[in-house]
Order: sequence, then structure tokens, then C-alpha cells
Amino acid sequence: MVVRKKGDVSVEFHKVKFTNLDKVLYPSLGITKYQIIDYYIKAASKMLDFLQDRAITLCRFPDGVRREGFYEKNAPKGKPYWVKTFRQFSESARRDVEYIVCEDVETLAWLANLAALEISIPLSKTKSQEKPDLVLFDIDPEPPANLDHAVDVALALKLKLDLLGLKSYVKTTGKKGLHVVLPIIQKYTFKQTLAFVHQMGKILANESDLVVAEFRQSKVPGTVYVDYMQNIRSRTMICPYSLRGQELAPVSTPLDWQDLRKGLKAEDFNIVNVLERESDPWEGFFESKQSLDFEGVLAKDEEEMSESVSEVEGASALREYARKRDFQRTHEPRGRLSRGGEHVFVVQEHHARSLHHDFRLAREGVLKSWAVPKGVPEEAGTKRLAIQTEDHPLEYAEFEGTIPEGQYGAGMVRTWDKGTYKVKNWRKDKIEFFLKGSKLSGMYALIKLKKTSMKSYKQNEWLLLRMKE
Ligand SMILES: [Mn+2]
Repeated sequence: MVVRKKGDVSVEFHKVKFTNLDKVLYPSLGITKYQIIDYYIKAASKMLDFLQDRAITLCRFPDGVRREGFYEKNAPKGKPYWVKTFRQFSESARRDVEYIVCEDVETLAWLANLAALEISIPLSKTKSQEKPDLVLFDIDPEPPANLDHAVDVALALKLKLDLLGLKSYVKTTGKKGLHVVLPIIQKYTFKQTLAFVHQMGKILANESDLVVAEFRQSKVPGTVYVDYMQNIRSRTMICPYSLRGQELAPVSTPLDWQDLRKGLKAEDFNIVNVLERESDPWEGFFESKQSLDFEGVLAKDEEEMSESVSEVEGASALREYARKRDFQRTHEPRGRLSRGGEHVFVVQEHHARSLHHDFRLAREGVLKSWAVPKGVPEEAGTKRLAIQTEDHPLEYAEFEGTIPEGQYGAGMVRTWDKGTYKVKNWRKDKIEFFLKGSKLSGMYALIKLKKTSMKSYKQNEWLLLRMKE
């Protein structure tokens, strides 16, 4: 298992082709891709248990951590034949995705060569996706609250879990927060584990002004949010021992509870020192599969659970939107899931790289959105291609202005038409509705185009039709 400087190298059973080994990916430390591959090969014995049978998500930094990384779920082109994959429909990508399942050191080395610095895992395994085997408390401080405050909350949470007889495990995220993880028996649904985490968060929030347990409060400055929303099937957690794409090469590091104290910095645990530790703070993790059957703890109230779940779904909808934008730079609304305004439609003229219309319908607390390259059809009997884009917050209907250069969708946006709409029929692949605006009025339909072949990714393509009356 030696990485030489160039070419194909046998790692264990298979050959992995390494490229650009001298490329510096962490410029402030001068860490090269060679060192990153070396790190992952050495970390394999600690990581592979966590990666076993899970469909992973990558965040790649081909130009180093000073450039923005990009997320990748789909196995990249040129994947060696021996890399294991798992195919399934992705809600967020709205298409079939061939996920990587990384179960050997060669795959890990190959991922490192792709500059996949960040490797994230779902909380359930591919073989029983609806039944998680991990429960995640994502302890997320909002500035000016910091890691010290997250430490306080994690310790308070540990006490509560101890009282329930649950053994919990803590790790740094490599960013501003902490993860507290419970291995559980595969028996509960995500609805149940999510409700459990939400409930524990509420208990902590009742006892401390520092803690918030609800998504709508998650950005209140100076608080620590116990984020329960990670406990759904499509969400992921940064894998223990994964690097992060941050300046000082931090590692998401399992810790002993005794070592969790104020003054810790995420970058104290990094590519250089994490593997030097001799003890395994999470020893016995995979053997301690725990039950959550407690009287009154696992919320039995279905209605309450569905409320939590629908809030998560709404918020997930806006994650993609938030991920694409830097709100320090763009004046677009940050937005959040909100209620009301369900009947609003808006057409925005967007002078991006190519001029197009953005057509948006308010629905379920967000604006369902399509880009219409040739403009919304006005004449009865005409149709236009419409490409579904990420859900936007309701406030976006009011947005006009210029998105700065270098930002997603750079260019001017102004309202072209706005009004109300009435749904006749809303199905997954066909939406029929009436518009009443100042330019547009009458009956319209959006029809989802079928996949034309296995190779094409047409799942986002729709036709927008102005119906004949
Ligand atoms: Mn647009």
C-alpha cells in the first residue's frame, strides 16, 4: 500500500491511477494530493466500517479548498470497473443516481485522487434504507455562538441520553458544530428517529435559553440549534475521519466525551495529527446497537410526527436554493419555508448568460420553479420547453435586482408578470392550472417529459402549454 509519485499503483487487489500528485489542495498548509491520498489510505481501517453498505455523497475540490467544492452523488465518468455502485432515484436531483458504495481501500484511494475531500454517508444502509441504524443530533451553533456553546449543549444532551441508558458518541464536524451519534437497531422508521431527536431538542430548549429546537429559530444569532432534520433518508452526515474542505484541513473526528471541553477548535483535529492517536474513542460503536423503546420518549403522536416531517420536507426544498447562493454577496432573499400566498404566480425576466423567463408557482410554502428559455407562451395552443429548477422561497416573488457577477444566475431579474393562479389538477407529472395576471391569463398545463433513454437526464424537462379554450 505505497503511493508512488506517478501512474498506476496497486493499492491492494486493484490498480488505481493517480494523477497530479503534486497539486496543492490545502494552500495554507501546502498539503498536496499525494498527502491526501496517503491520509485516506491510512484512515481506511477506521473509515470502512462506517462506509460499509452506504450510498455516499462526495464534495470534490479539484482546484483546492480556496475554490468552492461541488457535490456529487452520481459516480463520476471513468469509474474503474471494480468500484461498487448502487442505483436509485434521488429526490433532490430528480433522477436516477448511480451512487458509489466505498467498501475497500482502493475505492477510498480513487476518491482521494478525485479530490473528493469530503465523504458523507446516509444514516441508513442500502439494504434497509427506510430503517436507519444511526441517529444524528447535529449541534449547530449560530454566531456569535461558537464551538464552546456547542460543547455545552452536547454535554447537556449526553446527560439526558445517559438517563435513558443510551450510549452516545460525539465527533467534531470539522466545521463550527458537533455531531452526537447513536447506533441503533434497525427497527425504527426515519419518522420515528426524527421525532425522537426533535423531542430531545425540545427538552433541552425548555431548560436552556441557549438551545433552539425548531428550524424556524435555527438562524437566531447566539443560539445553538439541535438540528433533528438530518434524520431523513435523503440526508447525509460527514463520515467519521473524512477531511473537510476548509483552510486548515480539519477532520471530522470521533472524540472521547472526557476530551470534549471548552476551548476546542475544529482544526485541532486535522490531516496531520488525527491518525497519530492511539486509542479509538468510538470503540464498540458497531456493537452497541440500541433500542429506543421508552415510554413517552419516542413520540407516538402521528400528527406531531407528520408536522416535523412536513417541515423537514419544506426545508429540504430550500436547501438546494441556499446551497447555490452566497447571501453575503447576492441580494436575493435567504427565505424560509412559510405559509400563505399559495395562489401566487410570478414570471421573472432573467438576464442571465442567456435571457429567459423564470416561471414560479407558490405551492406548499415554496415557489415551484421552471426556467423557460424561450419565454412563457402567450398564444393559445403554443408550448415551450420548461426546465424545472430548485424550489425558491416565497419571498422570491418580490425579488427584483441584479445578481452579482460570479454568483449563481448572475444578471438582472425583473418581474415580467405576476398574479394569481388556481389549480385544476396537480400531479407528479402533469399540472393543470388557470392564470390571472396582467399579461397572462387562461388555462395552462405543465407536462413532464419522459426519459428518452437510460443515458439522457431529461427528468427535469417539462413542456409549458398555453391550452386552447
Ligand atoms: Mn433564471
